[in-house]
Amino acid sequence: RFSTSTTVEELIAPPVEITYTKNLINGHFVDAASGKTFPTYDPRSGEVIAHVAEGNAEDIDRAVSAARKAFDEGPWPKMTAYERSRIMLRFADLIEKHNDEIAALEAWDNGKTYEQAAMLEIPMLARLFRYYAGWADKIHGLTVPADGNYHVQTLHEPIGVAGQIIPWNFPLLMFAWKVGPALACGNTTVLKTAEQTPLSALYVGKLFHEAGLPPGVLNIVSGYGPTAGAALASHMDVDKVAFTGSTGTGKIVLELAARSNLKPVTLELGGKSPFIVCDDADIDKAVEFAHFALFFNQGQCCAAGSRTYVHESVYEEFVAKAKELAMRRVVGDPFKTGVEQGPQIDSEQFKRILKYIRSGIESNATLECGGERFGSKGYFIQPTVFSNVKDDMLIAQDEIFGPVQSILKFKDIDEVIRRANATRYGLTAGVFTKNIDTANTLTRALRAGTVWVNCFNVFDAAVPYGGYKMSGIGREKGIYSLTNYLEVKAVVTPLENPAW
Ligand code: TXE
Repeated sequence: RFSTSTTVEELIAPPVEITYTKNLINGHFVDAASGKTFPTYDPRSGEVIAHVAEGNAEDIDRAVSAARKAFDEGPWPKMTAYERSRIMLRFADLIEKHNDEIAALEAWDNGKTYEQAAMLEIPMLARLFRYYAGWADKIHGLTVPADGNYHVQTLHEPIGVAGQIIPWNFPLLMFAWKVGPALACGNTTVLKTAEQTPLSALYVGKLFHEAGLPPGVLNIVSGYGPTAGAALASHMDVDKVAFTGSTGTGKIVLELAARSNLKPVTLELGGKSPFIVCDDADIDKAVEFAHFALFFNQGQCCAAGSRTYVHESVYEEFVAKAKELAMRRVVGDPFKTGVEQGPQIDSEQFKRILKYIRSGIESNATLECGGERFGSKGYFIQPTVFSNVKDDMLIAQDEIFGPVQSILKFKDIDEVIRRANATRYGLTAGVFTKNIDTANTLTRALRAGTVWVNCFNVFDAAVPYGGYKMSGIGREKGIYSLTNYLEVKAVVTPLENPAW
C-alpha cells in the first residue's frame, strides 16, 4: 500500500495566480528596504513558487512607524467601534467571496489539502473575523463601588501597536487568532508571517484594505525569524507582542521583549498532548479520533494528541485498528480530491520527522506501519504508527510535528494521570470514556489548557485556547483573548455632593 505511488509524481497545477509578494506597509505593497527577496517553496516538489520581499529590521521599523501613526493619529482607535466592526464584517464577506483562491494559495504554500483549506479553514477564517467584529462594540469597563465619596470607573483601552509573529502550520487561522482580537480592541498591528508560508496573508491583507481598512492599521512583513521576527519582538515602539511557534523561539521572544521595553507577551507554543482511551470507551470512535488527533494537517498541529495512552484491556484491539486506519490514509497531491495527507512543510521538518522515526525504531518501539518517505519527490511521509512506546523514549517526549502516532499502555487512572502530566508541555488532552466520574476526574486532574472529552480538535472561535507550563502564556480566541490587547485604566473622580 505504501509502495512508491505515482500520485505525487504528476502534480496538479494550483488554480490560482500569485499576485502579491511584496510587504504590505501603510496600505501599499512595497519592496524590501534592502531590495532582497527570498524563495517560498511548493512542499509537493521542493520547487520555488515565488520570490517574496525579504523584510528585515528596516522594514519592521517602517511598518511599526506606519502602525504607530495609525494608532496615535487615528483613525482606527478613534473610529466608532461599530465602524470598526463593519469593516471587519465586510472583510469576512470578501474572504467568503474569494474562498477558493485563498484556499488554493494556502494549500500550495503549505502542502495541506485543498479540501481542508477550502471547506474548513477559510470558512473558519471568515467565522473568526465575524466573531471578533461582534466583540468590537461590546468592550467596556466597569463602575467600581470604592470606599469614600468617589466615582470610580475602569476604561478598557487598546494597548497600542501590536507585534505578531506567526508560524506556517495554519497560516491564515493564526493570522485571524492574532489580528482579529487586536483590531477589534482598536489596536494597530505589524504581522510577521512564517518564511515558509508568506503568500496567503498578503492576499487577504489586500482584501482587508478593499473592505475599508485604513492604511497603517494592518502591516504585513515577510521574512525570517532572527532578522524580521527578532526586530519586531525587540522594537521599542511596539506595545505588545504575540507569538505562536516553537517553545525555544518563544523563550527568545520573551527575552527580547524583556530586554527592550518590557512589552507584555502572549505565547502559544509546542505540545505533547496525551490522548487517553479508557477501558469503557467506544473503541472504534476512540481509534478514529486518536487518528484524527494525530494525523490532521500532516501531524503539524500544536494540539496533536501525540501520546496515545490506551488501557491494557483494550490495547491489542486498539493498536490493530489504529494501524489499519493509518494504512488506509490516502497520501498524495493535496490538490487531488479524496487525498487526506499532503507533504510536510519543508525539507527541514521532513528530515527531523524521519530522524524521530529512526529514534523510535532504535529505542525498540514496535513499528506497526509506515516509517519512510512516501514517493520520491517532495516532503511526503508515510503515516506511521508505533506501539509499545515507553514514556522515556524520545518519540514520547519531543514534539515530532509529523504523521507519527505513538501508542502507550496503561493499567489504572491514577497512573495515567501521573504519566500524562509528566511532561514540560500542557496544551491539550483527549479523554475517551463513557463513565462520567472518570471523565470528571481526568478533566480536573490533567494539566492542560484544553481537555476534549469524547472528541478532539474542536476549535470554535468562542472557546479559549492556550497552554499550561511550557506550552505558553495567555489564551487566544474567545473573550479571554481580548485582555491580551487591552489596558485597563482606573478613573477616580470625587463626588461633589457627599450625600450621593
Ligand atoms: O518554529 P519557529 P519552526 C514547533 C514544531 C516544529 C518546531 C520548529 O515542533 O517542529 O516548532 O518549527 C519566527 N525571533 N512549532 O522552526 O522557529 C519564525 O520566522 C523572532 C509549533 O518553524 O518557532 C516564524 O514566523 N521570531 C508551532 C515563527 O517564529 C522568530 C507551530 C515560528 O517559527 C525567531 C510551528 C526569532 N529569533 C512550529 N526565530 C505551534 N505552536 O503551533 C524564528 N522566528
